[in-house]
Amino acid sequence: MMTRLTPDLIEGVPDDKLDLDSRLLKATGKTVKGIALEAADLPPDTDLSRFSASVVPITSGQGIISGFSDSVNAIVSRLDMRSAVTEGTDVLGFSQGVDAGSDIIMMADDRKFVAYNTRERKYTDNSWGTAKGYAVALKNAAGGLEGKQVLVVGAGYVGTWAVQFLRDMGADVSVTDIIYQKAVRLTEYGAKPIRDVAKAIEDHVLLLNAAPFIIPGELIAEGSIISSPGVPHYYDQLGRSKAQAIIHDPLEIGAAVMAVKSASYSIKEDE
Ligand code: 2YC
Repeated sequence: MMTRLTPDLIEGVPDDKLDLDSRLLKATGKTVKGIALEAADLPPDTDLSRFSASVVPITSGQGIISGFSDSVNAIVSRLDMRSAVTEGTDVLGFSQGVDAGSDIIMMADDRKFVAYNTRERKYTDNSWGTAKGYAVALKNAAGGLEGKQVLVVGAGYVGTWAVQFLRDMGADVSVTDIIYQKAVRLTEYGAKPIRDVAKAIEDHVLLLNAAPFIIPGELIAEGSIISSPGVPHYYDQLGRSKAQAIIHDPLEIGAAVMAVKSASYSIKEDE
């Protein structure tokens, strides 16, 4: 079951009230755009201003989340792409995005959030983007992951991708989940499953927390770096005092990575 955002969690995103870039720069040395370009395997000086995006509000299922389309639109604009929310929703909105000649169309129902590249007929999705972005953030915060022990908490959509990306970065990855069988399944990606969730957390200083799990401060090892896309997001005073860095945002890193990766499909090798 995908974690569903609520308006209060994203109300600060359109105007960047969280000032995410300065927090990310402190923890990782990179801005959201820098993380997204690295996650999309693009050069750090890539100019994205030639790309245009449409954000289509989708009313299916549990319906519109107030502020979601405006947040995605603001996130894409901060990447220096041209972006707008379509006037229509659903199929009408999608057709308006195509008619506007948008390179990328972004939309989310209750099950999937995609960035569709209209030229290359390929899409990226938010689970992939969130996992890649938070793995890149952890790598930058830790000064590289080659040969280092990393724990992924949560073997869901994001955790499963995160295991693969962290392994690609050379990390020695363990995975834990309250449903042990879900962790065991990730051995096929080279992760070591750990049944005791609490002990796994205590034994690691590099964590990617992709679970809707509030980690009690008692379990957090001194000097931990926690890359934490999971929602709900909360760390108590003890946890915050023991951690060296806790990286989190409710939507931005994942949405930025999926948008930049989608655009990258239109950037040919020779460019
Ligand atoms: O406003 C709209 O267009 C809604 N249909 C958006 C629904 C998004 C549901 N998904 C989530 O809340 C989270 C997001 C971070 C993306 C994945 N799950």
